[in-house]
Amino acid sequence: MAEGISLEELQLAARNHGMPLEALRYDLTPVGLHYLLIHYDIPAVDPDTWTLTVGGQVAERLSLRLADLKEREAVEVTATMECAGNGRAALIPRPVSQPWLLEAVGTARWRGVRLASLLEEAQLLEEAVDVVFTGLDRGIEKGVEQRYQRALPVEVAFSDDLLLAYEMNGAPLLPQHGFPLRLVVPGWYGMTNVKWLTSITAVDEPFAGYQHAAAYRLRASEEEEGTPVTRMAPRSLMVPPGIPDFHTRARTLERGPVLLQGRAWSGHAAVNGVEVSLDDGATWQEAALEPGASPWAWRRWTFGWEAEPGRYVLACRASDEAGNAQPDGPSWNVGGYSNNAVQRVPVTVA
Ligand SMILES: Nc1nc2c(c(=O)[nH]1)N[C@H]1C(S)=C(S)[C@@H](COP(=O)(O)O)O[C@H]1N2
Ligand SMILES: [Mo]
Repeated sequence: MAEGISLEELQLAARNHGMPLEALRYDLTPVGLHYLLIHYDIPAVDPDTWTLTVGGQVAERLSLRLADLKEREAVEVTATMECAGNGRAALIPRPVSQPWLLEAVGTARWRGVRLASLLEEAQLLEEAVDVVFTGLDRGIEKGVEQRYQRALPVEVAFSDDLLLAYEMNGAPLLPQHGFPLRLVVPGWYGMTNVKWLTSITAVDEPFAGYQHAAAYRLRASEEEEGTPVTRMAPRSLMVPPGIPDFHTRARTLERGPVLLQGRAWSGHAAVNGVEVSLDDGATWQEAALEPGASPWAWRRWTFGWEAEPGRYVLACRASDEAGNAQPDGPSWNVGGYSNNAVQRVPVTVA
């Protein structure tokens, strides 16, 4: 790494944990192992007084309590969620923010109410172009005080798979994951999934809040307007095989048969292939791919390896049906987003 991690980055890293890669073994990430990203503080929410309002460019303004939402028809979706900053710490120079290596991912079964059904009930007006989702959490970024807010174009907000979730893996949302309600937008990077949701507002102009205009854009310099970060680029990760050294996490394994395994996902289209390399990307072989729990969930893959003594750099890479593939190395951008470069795992076979 070009420069050491600063205390500011460590402060963020100590609050926002990743999913240990051995947890790629689970179809559904146990909630305590799911990664966590909280821009400001976890807000204190009283579920008895909490309400969700749906307003702005609507004919019928709604104000709903948690019990009102739970009375409605419930839907479920299993979705893999990844932070747009996953892989940031590998960029040189490293953008100063949460210094993720590769672990900012998890898969959960979300249960809640279809967003489209509430929007239909509120009857969006012709003028509505974006739908803004506001969380209860507040903070300051680069001098701008704000509530955490993200928006979606109206046509995306009405898609079938979006939901307002009050349960994660069969239990009420934990405080850190957005209790009592969060938006779930399968296929999009994590920042879209607004936690501690308190209002939904249809607006008649494209939303230009901080998390759209200043953050979450792919751009080569601060001056550039850039393009918005939206869906998850394809990525495959493997469970690092063998055992780690405590301090360096360098890995050792015994000779003989090894079942390499991991997960692959893409927010653009179904993953249609995963390849494994045993020689640092010089040659690639096809891994066996299993079906996912849903079109939005990661797919498990396996690869049998007869390990002979020596040093290896293992790698894996995924592609999707839309023709997206993982690059060998990162491409730098100001915010350090969407770095889906191929994972490499050095191992020594004893
Ligand atoms: N209100 C609110 N929603 C938020 C955030 C936040 O800081 N505040 N962080 C976002 C980001 S950047 C990510 S990656 C995901 C993380 O969700 P998780 O912590 O449940 O894994 O939540 C998103 N939703
Ligand atoms: Mo994120």
